[in-house]
Amino acid sequence: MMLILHQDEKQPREGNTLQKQGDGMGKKTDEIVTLSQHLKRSGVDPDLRRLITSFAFVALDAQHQFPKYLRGTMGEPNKYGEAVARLDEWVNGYLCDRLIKTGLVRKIYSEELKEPLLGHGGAPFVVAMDPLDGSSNIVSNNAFGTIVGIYREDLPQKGRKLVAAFYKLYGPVNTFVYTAGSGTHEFVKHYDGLGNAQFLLLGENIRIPEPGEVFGLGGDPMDWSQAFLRFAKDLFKKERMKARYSGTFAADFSQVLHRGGIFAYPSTKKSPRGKLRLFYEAQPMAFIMEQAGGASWSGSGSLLDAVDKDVDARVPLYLGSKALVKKVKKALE
Ligand code: AFP
Repeated sequence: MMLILHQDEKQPREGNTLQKQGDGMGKKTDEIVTLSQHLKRSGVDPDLRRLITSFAFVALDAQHQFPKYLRGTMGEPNKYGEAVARLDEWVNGYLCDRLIKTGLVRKIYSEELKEPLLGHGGAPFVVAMDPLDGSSNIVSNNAFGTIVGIYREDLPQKGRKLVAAFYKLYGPVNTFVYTAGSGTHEFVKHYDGLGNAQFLLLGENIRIPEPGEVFGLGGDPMDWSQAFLRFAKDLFKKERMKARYSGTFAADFSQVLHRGGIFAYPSTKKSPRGKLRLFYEAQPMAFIMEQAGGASWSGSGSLLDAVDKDVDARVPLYLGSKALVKKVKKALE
């Protein structure tokens, strides 16, 4: 097996006015640690451990099939009225099927399911997921991901009730970032000499860098509020930060987590609730971000305190380095 390589510590850009801390990489180690070893030594309970590792490997197996489903859309739009790529549909079906087979899941809520899927009555977990985040990037072969939140209680629930959350990023390398409530940790897919895949620890206890270096802002700028527009201009002018926006939340989030900064899909005039979904995208990523020392905001408080009776609800979303989330709050409140 190969040793894990770590990037040298990053230097924050000059000219940024915010306070400096965190390198976005996590603790360096030459030790080879697999995902299941890490979950065990972190004291994660056996059922949850099994569910997280099964999910990681199911997503990995699914990826081998991606080339078959790269083109085309389904006839029917999803519950949000959006076109469903063939890959969206296939990944959703594949993940649901494999998850139910673990026997650990009571119910699955998914961005691509019209109704939640019932699993095993007495099973311990309820799952909420965006099976394929960033479908518009399928045709152009840019990164896309899978975002998952795991609860013990049924939805709707506050994100504070999450027992674990993770995202998988299908990029130039495949990474898996999780939290089970004690820090945010990153793994990367490797093959051993026999061709067996493993997720190996890349960074433990990732701390989001302050000050931030990059930002990604979604929605139509012509539809942003004046206050948000001013905030966005400040990121260029005062904070001297770089714009990074790919159209895949998981990929843009990953940039912000590793390099510091802010991601927002704000409330706009036409869409006061923004675009991203509270349970499938916002809560899991807010949990990961806050566990990495960052902050989140829904327009009224932490995204982990936002709740809605509608499990398909959207929510305005702002998350990233603490100082920048504070700044956006100040700008919009
Ligand atoms: P899907 O999960 O339906 O692929 O949507 C992607 C997404 O929710 C999120 O990943 C992006 O940040 C956002 O939409 C991009 O939206 P715009 O196309 O409006 O920029």
